[in-house]
Amino acid sequence: MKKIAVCPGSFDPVTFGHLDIIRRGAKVFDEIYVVVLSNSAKKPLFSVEERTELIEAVTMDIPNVKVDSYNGLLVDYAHSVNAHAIIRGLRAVSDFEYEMQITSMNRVLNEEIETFFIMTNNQYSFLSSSIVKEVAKHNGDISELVPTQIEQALKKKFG
Ligand code: COD
Repeated sequence: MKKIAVCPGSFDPVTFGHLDIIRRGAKVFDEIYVVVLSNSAKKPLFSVEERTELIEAVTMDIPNVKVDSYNGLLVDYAHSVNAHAIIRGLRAVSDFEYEMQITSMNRVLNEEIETFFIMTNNQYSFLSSSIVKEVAKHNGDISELVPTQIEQALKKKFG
């Protein structure tokens, strides 16, 4: 049986921290669906289409990664693509409480789907999409934080 996982997120925009999790997950699972979903607590800068296209552009070299978007519950999306696993990244203790809450909720919604956590690479432990947007907005150097395509997209957004 194929080991299929979903790697969900807001990805607004995708960073080297996300990419590291996607690459490491792709070594363990046969197929990974990176899916852009809506987080009701966040107001995104990029549209769903823009975020999806940007992820596609920076994951082109990973053959077992597919990129998608979904407007609904993560577990419903996972079920629709036959995935039995969700991959999430953990950066710090501060991520833990939130991750624990959504993992438990997802298990209540579908107990067949297991969540796996990948610990951040030390190099990216401070990195988030919000920090990248903040630095980019004020013209700071983000070349170590995101791929070139994302850097260009942010420059375009902030003029
Ligand atoms: N290093 C390691 N991991 C990282 C890093 C980094 N530097 N940066 C981010 N990550 C990880 C995050 O911990 C997360 O696991 C993943 O990458 C994506 O992060 P974000 O911030 O882009 O995405 P989130 O956390 O906003 O995604 C939340 C969802 C959109 C997945 C969630 O809201 C959701 O599932 N929405 C759909 C509705 C639903 O089903 N809700 C759950 C039931 S209540």
